[in-house]
Parts: sequence; C-alpha cells; structure tokens
Amino acid sequence: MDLEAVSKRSAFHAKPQGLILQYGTAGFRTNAQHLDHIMFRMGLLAVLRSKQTRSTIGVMVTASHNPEEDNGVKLVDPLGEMLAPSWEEHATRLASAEEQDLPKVLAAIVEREAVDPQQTAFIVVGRDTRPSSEKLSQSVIDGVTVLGGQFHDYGLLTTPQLHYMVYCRNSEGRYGQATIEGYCQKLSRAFVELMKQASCSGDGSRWVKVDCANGIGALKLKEMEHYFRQGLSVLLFNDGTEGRLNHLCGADFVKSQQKPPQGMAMKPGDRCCSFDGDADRIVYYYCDAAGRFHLIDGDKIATLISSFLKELLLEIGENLNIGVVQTAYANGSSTRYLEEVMKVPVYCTKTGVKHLHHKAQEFDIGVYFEANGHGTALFSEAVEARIKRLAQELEDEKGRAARMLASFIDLFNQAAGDAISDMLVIEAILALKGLSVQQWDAIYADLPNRQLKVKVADRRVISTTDAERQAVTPPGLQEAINDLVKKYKLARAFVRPSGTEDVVRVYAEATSQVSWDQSTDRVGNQGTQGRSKHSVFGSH
Ligand code: G16
Repeated sequence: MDLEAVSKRSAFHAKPQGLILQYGTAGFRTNAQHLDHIMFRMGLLAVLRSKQTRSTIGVMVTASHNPEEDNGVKLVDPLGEMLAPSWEEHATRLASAEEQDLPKVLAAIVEREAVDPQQTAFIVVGRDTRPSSEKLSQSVIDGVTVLGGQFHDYGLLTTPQLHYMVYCRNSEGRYGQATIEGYCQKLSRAFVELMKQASCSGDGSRWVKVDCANGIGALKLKEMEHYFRQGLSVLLFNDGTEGRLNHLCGADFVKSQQKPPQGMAMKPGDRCCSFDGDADRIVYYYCDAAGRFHLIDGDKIATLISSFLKELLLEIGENLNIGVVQTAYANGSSTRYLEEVMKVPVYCTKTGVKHLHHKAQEFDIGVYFEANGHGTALFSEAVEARIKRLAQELEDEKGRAARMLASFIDLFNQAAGDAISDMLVIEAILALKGLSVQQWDAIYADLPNRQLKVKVADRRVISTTDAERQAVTPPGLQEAINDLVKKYKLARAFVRPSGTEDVVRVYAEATSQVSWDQSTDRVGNQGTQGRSKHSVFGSH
C-alpha cells in the first residue's frame, strides 16, 4: 500500500479544516459541497474492507430522501447489507482525519482489522440522479484506484439495485446475475409467474400510478417496464423531466405530510404509490369518493405481506417461524393487529435499516418495514431451499401455494428494501387475493399520528434508549414527555436526533386527531418553554 501516493492524491480532495462528519443512519449525508474528501476516503475504505472480507464491496452515492442539494455515500457489505458497525467507526475516523493524519489513520485500520495489503480488492459503484452525483462518484473511484483497487462503475442505479449487484457478485451468481438485465429478469419472471395465478389480473389490465420523486426510480421503471407489462402497467408521475428531486413529492413527503404529492393526477379509488429519491422506500395511498386522502404506509405493507406469507405457509402445511420487525415509528394499531389478530411476534429496533435487517435474519422468515416504507422480507437459506424443493414435489393446492411462495422469494430483494420489488410484491398479493386498495386499508385503522422535524442548535444533546422510545438526555425531557402523554388515551410520543438530516424528529400518536395535534405540538415545543436560551427545541 503506497501511503505516500494516497497523501499526494488526497491533496486533490482536501478536507476542509475542522469539518467533522459522522457516518449516520445511512452513511454520510450533508450538502454536496462538503463531500468531495469524504467520497475519496470512502473509496479508500471500501478497498480496505474488500481486502479484509475478500469480497466485492459496494459504494452508493446518494442522499436518498434528502433535498437535491445534499448528497451522501454509504458502503455496502458482502451480502448486500449495510456496513458493519465497527467499520462505521473507521469511516467516521477516516472522514474526520486532517490531511496530514490520513496515512496514519489508514495504517491503524489496516492493523486493527488485519487487512492483508497484498490481497486484491474489487469495488462496485452506483449513483443517483442528483446533479452532484457523477463528480462525487469519480472521487470515490479516485480513492479506489490510488489504493490499487479494481472497480466497476454501474453509473445510474437505485440504491437497492446496487445492494443486489453486490450480493449477486459475492454469491457467485446464486442470488442472480449482477447486471441490470439480470435484476429485471429475476424480478419480472417471478412477478409474471405470480400474476398468471391471479384470476382477473393476468390480462395486462392492471395498473398503478407511481410518483417517482423526480428521481432514479423513474429511469429504472422505464427501463424495466416492458419486462413485466404482461402483468402490470405503471403510470409515472414526477419522472424527473421537470421538478426538483424529492421536492413536494416522493415517499418521505407523502408520509410526513400525509397528503398526495404535487403533480399526481388522482381520481377517487386510484391505486397510487410514491418512491423516494433513490427508490428504496415506497408508500401507497388513494383518495375516497369524498376526496379524503388515505395513506397506506410501511406498517400496513408489513401487515399485508406477513399475513399473506402466513396464509401460504398454512396452505403448504409448513410451520415456520415468521417474525415482523418495526421501529418506534410503527403505528400502535399495526403492532396490536400483528400481535393480537395475526399472532405474529413483533420486535422493535432502532431506526435504520441495518438494525431491522439484522433482527429479521433471526427468523425463518423475517419481514421488516419502517413506517416510512423502507423494508423487505428475508428467507433463511434453509427455508428457501425447502420451499423450492416443495414447489417441485407437491401437487394440487399445496403445490400451487409452494410455487407461489417460491416466486415471492425471488421477487423480494433480500439485500435491501426496494421500492420496485416491494411494489411488484404488493401488486401481486392484491391481485392474488382480489383485494382493492380500500379493502387493504381497512385491515385496521391507524391511530392518528404526526411527525415533526425540529431544527436545533445541536441535535446531539439528545440521546435515547429502549429502541429510541425513551430520551436519556437532556435531563427532564423524558419526564416532561411522560407528563404530556399520560393526558391522552393510547398516546405515545418520542424524540430522537435524525441520522440523515440536521434535525430532531418528534413523533406522537393518540386516539383522536385533536389529541395528536396537541400532543405533537407540545412535545415539539417541550424545552422551549421557560428555558428559551438553552432550549433543546429552538423552533419548528
Ligand atoms: C434512511 C435510512 C432509514 C431511515 C431514514 C431516516 O432512509 O435508510 O432506515 O428511516 O434514513 O433516518 P433518520 O430518521 O435517522 O434521519 P433513506 O431512504 O433516506 O436512505
């Protein structure tokens, strides 16, 4: 490893003195202007991780749901999952090192992780459609090559497609072909197979309206559409031809504002969905005859998926262990429905797909979704092999159910939550069950809820415990929240610092709209009252 060459090259990607950024919920995220050095250094780190794991590592340049002027980067580990936590710490250390300390920090990681410098390294790179992404991905590649790593630049990809590519390459093709063609074929073959089983929907008359957040999802859906057209037509809105990325549209906007995106033509009963900027999240919605908007978020998606998978297992006669993983944002009604009606065990983890994914791996079948629409289902290797064998061996209804489950296993992107894959899963389930979007929505009634972003001087003053449901610091905050919440029926509220934006997030739910408006505002304002100068919450 030529550390002198690294130092020389790094001068072209110099770190602004004193700028400290942290590897957050989904990597580094901030205004794109501050990211050049981070990209170069993540190229370096990816090479070390690849040498250490003797596997292909992914680097995705995206800031997902953040505004267009932001950007970000995250590393993808060998099985397509998020970077291991100990390496997140290395990432933060490497990103924070002043120029002169860079070789020292790199050498320390090499020693600590027993990286063999002679080992070869292979990195795959993808990027979203932000104006800054192309140049920043070149900086990643600069970091990769200066350390002697080889690379393949996929160019424009959705985040979950990059996760898929990494998983394919490290499974020697067992998971699929590591090309866009391979991705499109794997998913659409499974989808079209499933749609043939649906009594009224295999005729190509099914359609859904998709808000693509003016992001990469539009390009990739256009690229893929003809593969699954037999089973589904997609009508694209906010496809990036005009309008800014994630601006007044996209899954994050729809979920947090609880209203339709701008630019979507919605008629009562139309089935609509929104992707986010890098197409790793999806939420559904419709409006009723009275024009009222109804959101179907990640919790209802998890419920639809887990109950359908459970039904299939029952038909096949397999008693497997299914679990659902959620976060503190999960609506209380969804958790109650899953536990009490569906009799499915539910677990709560911290926000961030890496936490949910990890927990879901503990089950034969683990379904995980954040309320914001980020999630998928995971099948253990043993379950996948067994179901695929049963699909060939069993006949009649049992065989049909086993073949359907085998197709669903292929249709889910098991490397990461994937808006395209999830949309196809949902469309297939609705068609197979003959469910309308209204019937799906009626499975249970969400408790009214609201989420606020609060801008504060330093969000790190807030720390949390109990899967982010309780604030530990600053002192007195949790007690104040408890006092407010106990005044309302079935009420719950929490605050946590965001790991992707410079804000504090406030969530509250209760049994009536008045209650939740009052409680969220009060929780949001908590800390400003009586201590204006040192308040945790400045304004919102
Ligand atoms: C990322 C993570 C999600 C997380 C979201 C918000 O989503 O992948 O797991 O829920 O950020 O995180 P936070 O509340 O910490 O800002 P995305 O779609 O932006 O990559």
